[in-house]
Amino acid sequence: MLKPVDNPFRHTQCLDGIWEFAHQSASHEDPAWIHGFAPTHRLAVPGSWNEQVGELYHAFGFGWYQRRLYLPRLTGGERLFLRIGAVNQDATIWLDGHCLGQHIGGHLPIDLELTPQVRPGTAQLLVIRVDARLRQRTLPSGQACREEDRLGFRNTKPDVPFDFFPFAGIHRSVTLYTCPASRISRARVQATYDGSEGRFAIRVHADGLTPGMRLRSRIEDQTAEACFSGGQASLHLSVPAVRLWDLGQPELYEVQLEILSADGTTVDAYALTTGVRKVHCDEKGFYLNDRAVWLTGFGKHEDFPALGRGHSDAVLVRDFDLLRWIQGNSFRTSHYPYDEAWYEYADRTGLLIIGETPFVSLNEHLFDEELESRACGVIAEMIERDANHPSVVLWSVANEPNLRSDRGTAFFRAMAEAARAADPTRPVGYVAHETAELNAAAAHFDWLGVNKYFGWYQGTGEIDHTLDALTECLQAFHETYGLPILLSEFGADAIAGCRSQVPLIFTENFQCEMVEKQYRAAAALPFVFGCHVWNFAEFATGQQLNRAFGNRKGAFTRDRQPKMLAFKLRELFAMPRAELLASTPPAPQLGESFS
Ligand code: BDP
Repeated sequence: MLKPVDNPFRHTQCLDGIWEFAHQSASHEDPAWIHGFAPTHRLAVPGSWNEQVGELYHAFGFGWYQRRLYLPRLTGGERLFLRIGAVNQDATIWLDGHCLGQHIGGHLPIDLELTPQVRPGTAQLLVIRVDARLRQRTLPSGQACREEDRLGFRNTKPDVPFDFFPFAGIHRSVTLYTCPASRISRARVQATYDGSEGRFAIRVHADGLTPGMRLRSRIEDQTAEACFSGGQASLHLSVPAVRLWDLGQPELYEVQLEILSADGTTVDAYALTTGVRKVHCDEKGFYLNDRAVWLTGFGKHEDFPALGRGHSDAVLVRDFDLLRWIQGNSFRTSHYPYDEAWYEYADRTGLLIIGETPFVSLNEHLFDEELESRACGVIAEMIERDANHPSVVLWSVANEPNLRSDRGTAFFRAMAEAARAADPTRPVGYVAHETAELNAAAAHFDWLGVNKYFGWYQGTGEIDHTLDALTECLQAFHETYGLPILLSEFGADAIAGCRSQVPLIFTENFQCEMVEKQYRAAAALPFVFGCHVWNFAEFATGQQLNRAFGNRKGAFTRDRQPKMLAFKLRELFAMPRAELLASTPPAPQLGESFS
């Protein structure tokens, strides 16, 4: 699942652009479309279809994309692959009516080999069917499984049990790429240090190998070789006087990987970029290179006008610039794995990422063996894709699951074990809501995120009167499970430009005052290792009465203009924790209620 690259052995061709499209309702599937269909629209890839064309806004059946291609002549025995960065939700892909494969679940790449289907000099038709039906057993579930589990999601259009618009389409780049016949297919580098020595444990999977082929790896002037066995080879390399990757100090190493044939000729090469650093958690906090770190930043979304959930490098650069400006040091990929470009940019700028699965609002009434093995498979897929990034410091296996019984606990324990089996180096947690008692699953994790909306959903309008409740709730989570806690979501909706003398909900000044006071209250608790404000920017949601044209909890508007909160956070995030605690908190809420 390595990202396609250009080098002397590999070549990429980007298929992004305008594709032909037609929508088919879930009840009218026409099997003939795999051979081509009459397009009704021309849509941009990558991009969600919902915000490109008005009549497709609420289309959640099947979206068919097609494109005619002349595939490259594979004269030197190369192999041809197709990689689709992500499709929401499921995808099936055909070339000239031949099914190349299927992928279940959005947000992670699809990788398929096309070699036997290449007809040089002939126009070939690539067809991708996106299945965007909102179903109960997708991950995340597209429908609440019981009326009583809807929580805040009643009368929502579209009807989804989570708070973001279920955008559909081909959301990330589509790339054709060649590889040599014998190729490196997967690579994992675990980099750590002992004293001043950097240590790299390297494991490579390869296919198409012929007898006598071996792996060579090089980091700076250190080289080692290993034989393949069963398509795998492992080796270790050390570098003296290692330069550590750290916050704002993006020291990176290139790990050169090569397959050598029996006569010593290089037949494939791939350069992986990684960094050397250690991460761990204890009862009180999170540590990077053995130093306690106070996380500041946000939960985000991949969301922007017209693009929907479609990836754009320009939006990414804009967001990183705003993160730098506001002095946030981290973000969570709420509520799904993001485009790989986010992790690469964080690697190169020294920002920290909490990588999250797409399991939002999981409901234990749906849990069974089949769903458990699917969920564990997605965790392994995500970790396989993202584990080489030094910026990824923690895994979150879910956001706000609805857990009530041993069934939920067992499912979550299995997910924790799957994450640790795939990556023994990073602490594994999940993001909880409700109360400590309803999160018995937490006992199986290394850290916990807690989402709390005091002053908003609970104690609406009360800023000062709800601060003790926030403190007590965080304390209860910590004392019950002995885990370090991230206040992973807190915030209030605010309509940009709306202000009031007395802090009233939906005003910018209410949002600002509430977030500041809760940030300070959480920072005063020694076991809280950071605060992520919800959300970095406003984002699209389904329509419901407590959403005024989407979720307005952003510090920035959807088009990335700073709200009053952004200026306040810029001051707060700039202060080291000790300085923050010594500084004067804002006066009590003007016009607060008295009892
Ligand atoms: C939390 C969810 C998040 C929502 C947020 C909110 O984790 O997805 O957008 O609440 O209500 O429960 O704003």
